[in-house]
Amino acid sequence: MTVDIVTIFPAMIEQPLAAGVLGRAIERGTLDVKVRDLRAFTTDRHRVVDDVPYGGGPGMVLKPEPIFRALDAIAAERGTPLTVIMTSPQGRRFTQAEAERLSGLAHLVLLCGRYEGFDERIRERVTDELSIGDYVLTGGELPALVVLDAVARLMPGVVGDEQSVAQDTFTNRGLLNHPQYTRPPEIDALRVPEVLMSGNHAEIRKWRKREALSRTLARRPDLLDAANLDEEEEQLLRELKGASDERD
Ligand code: 9D3
Repeated sequence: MTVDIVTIFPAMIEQPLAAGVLGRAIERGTLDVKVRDLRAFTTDRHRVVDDVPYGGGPGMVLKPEPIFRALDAIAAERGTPLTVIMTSPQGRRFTQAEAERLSGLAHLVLLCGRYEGFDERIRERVTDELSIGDYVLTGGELPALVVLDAVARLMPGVVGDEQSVAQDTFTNRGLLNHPQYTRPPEIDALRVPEVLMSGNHAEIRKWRKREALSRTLARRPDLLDAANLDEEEEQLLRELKGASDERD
């Protein structure tokens, strides 16, 4: 997959991408990310990327010309049609389903918003507008990284262990994951649950199912509506709901 990220803060993108799983994927060439400095697409001496809003009001708006020029340059290099995603608080909520859809594309462009946003006319060139959630950030760089991270790890060969990709919360039949423990068996009088050290794999499997269900019931009951549960899980869930009703 090839990804072009357009930003006025290239370092905000480059530094985090150098580390970890995505860093290695980029080194290996599995993932090709090009960070484009929006100022490189200005034509004035002061490399101005923003301007005051027509009609007045606070803050600044990203000027359309540098963005049009950046997209023209990317299209010339990559070929059209481009999938252009703009990050914005007004966007549709980015979800795992959206990440899965985008991971099937060969090429993506991410436009990072800043200030009060983009000149509305850039929508002409935009295919998707995404927000990562209902909280206010200072710009679209972190959201662009969030989108890229979620999308890239779904591509074959990016995450070493394909099993861990298959077993996430949102793909693992829509439940939260069970708790994990590692050595030592005891710290500060806190012990690892006996069953996990028993070697009884049937019991371990059932314990994990129950834990995953009780966590999901307690923290994210909304996920249970869409979850894809087997017979045993349906039964465990009834028991867990019964237990919580008795406490009411
Ligand atoms: C103080 C500015 N606000 C006035 C009503 C609007 C506003 C504009 C730009 C608020 C935040 C931003 C910067 N945020 C993003 O560019 C952004 C974002 C976010 O803030 N939250 C969640 N997802 C995203 S995607 C891009």
